[in-house]
Amino acid sequence: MPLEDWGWDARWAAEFSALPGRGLRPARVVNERRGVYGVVAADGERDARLTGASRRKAGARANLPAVGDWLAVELSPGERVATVREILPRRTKLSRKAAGEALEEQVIAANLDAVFVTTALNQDFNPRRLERFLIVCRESGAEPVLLLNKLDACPDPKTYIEEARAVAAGAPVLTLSAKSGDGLTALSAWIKPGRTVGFVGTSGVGKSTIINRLRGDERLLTHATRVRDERGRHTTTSRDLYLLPGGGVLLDTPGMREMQFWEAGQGLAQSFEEIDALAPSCRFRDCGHDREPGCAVLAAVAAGTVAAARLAAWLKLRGELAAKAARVSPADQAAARRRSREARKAAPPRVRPPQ
Ligand SMILES: Nc1nc2c(ncn2[C@@H]2O[C@H](COP(=O)(O)OP(=O)(O)O)[C@@H](O)[C@H]2O)c(=O)[nH]1
Ligand SMILES: [Mg+2]
Ligand SMILES: [Zn+2]
Repeated sequence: MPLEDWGWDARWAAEFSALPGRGLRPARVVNERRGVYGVVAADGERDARLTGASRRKAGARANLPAVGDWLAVELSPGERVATVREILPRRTKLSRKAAGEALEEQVIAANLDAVFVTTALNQDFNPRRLERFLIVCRESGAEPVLLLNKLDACPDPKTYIEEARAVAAGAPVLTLSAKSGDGLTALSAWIKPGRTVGFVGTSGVGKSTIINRLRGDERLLTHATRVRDERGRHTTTSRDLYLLPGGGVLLDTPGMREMQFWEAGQGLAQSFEEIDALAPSCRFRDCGHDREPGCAVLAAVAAGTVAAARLAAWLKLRGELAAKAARVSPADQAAARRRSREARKAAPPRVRPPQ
C-alpha cells in the first residue's frame, strides 16, 4: 500500500528525512483507542504506542498524536507494536476546547485538507451551530464545505439552503442525499487521491452513511435514527481514517454536540465576513459593534443589510472568546511553561510538540 495513497508527499518526505533518529519509518495515524494508535506504514497497518517517557514529555494532550498525524515510528526486530518517536509538524489542526470544565485543547484531527460540515435538512439544522463548526474549521487551516444531507426527506429545501448560505460566509453549500445518492458526485471536487477530508457534525445527520456510499460498502455501522426526534444514536464512537477505492482519505467522527472553540481569531472574522468588512467604517477603530455611536455594523443591521441574528451570534461568540482569554491568566501560562520545561528535563526530547 503506497503511502502516497494516504497523503504522503515530497514535503512530508523532506521533513521526515530531516529528523535526527535512525531506523525510523513514516506512518500515519488512522485511529486511536485508549492510547494505542492504529497506523498505516509502507508495509501495512499496525499498532503503535508512545513510551511512558515521551507521553510525560508531551505534557498537554494536544501534543500527543492525533488521527491524521504523520509520525516517525520505530520497530524493533521481533516487535509487533511500533514505538512513536516523532510527530511531523501539523499542516492543519482541527481543535476544540475539550468538553467539560477544564480549559484544555482537544485535537480532533490533524492534516485535513478540507472539512465537510454536515447537517441534515430537518430539525437538526441549526445555523448557530453551523457558525461554530465553520469557525473551528477555518481556524484549523482546512477548507470548510457545508453539506446539507437527507435531501430525499425534505419537501422544501429552499429555506434551509438560503439560511445555510447566509452563515457560510463564502464556503460552498452542497445538498445531497446519502440514501438516494443524489448530489454525491459533487463531493469528488474535494475528495482526491492523496487528500484527506473530514466529516464533522452532530450525531444522526448521516456522516457515516455518506462515507459508506462513497466507499461502496456497508462496513461502517450506522444506526436507525429514532423517528420522533430525528436524532441519531452515537454509533460512531471513534475517529477513523478510511481510504477510498478511487483515491482520497476520509475521516469519520462521532457526533459532536459541543463545539466550543479553542482558538478563533481568524476563524471568527472569516466566518462573519460581512461584519468584518464593515468594521473599518465604524467611527471607532476598536468598535465593539454593540452600542457605539457611528457603528457601521449597527447601521447595516438597522438598514437590513446585515441580519440582526448574525450580529447577535457574533457578539455572543466574541464574548465567549474574551471569557476564555480571561481564564488563561499570565500566571497559568507561566505555570504551563514551567511544567513543560521540567518535563523536558525529565525525559529525552523524543516527541516533538507539533507546531
Ligand atoms: N432519509 C435519509 N436518511 C438518511 C440519509 N443519510 C443517512 N440517513 C439515515 O440517518 C441515520 C443516521 O445516519 P448515520 O450515518 O449513522 O449518521 P451519523 O451519526 O452522522 O454518522 C441512519 O438511519 C441513516 O440511514 C439520507 O440521505 N436520507
Ligand atoms: Mg456516524
Ligand atoms: Zn461598529
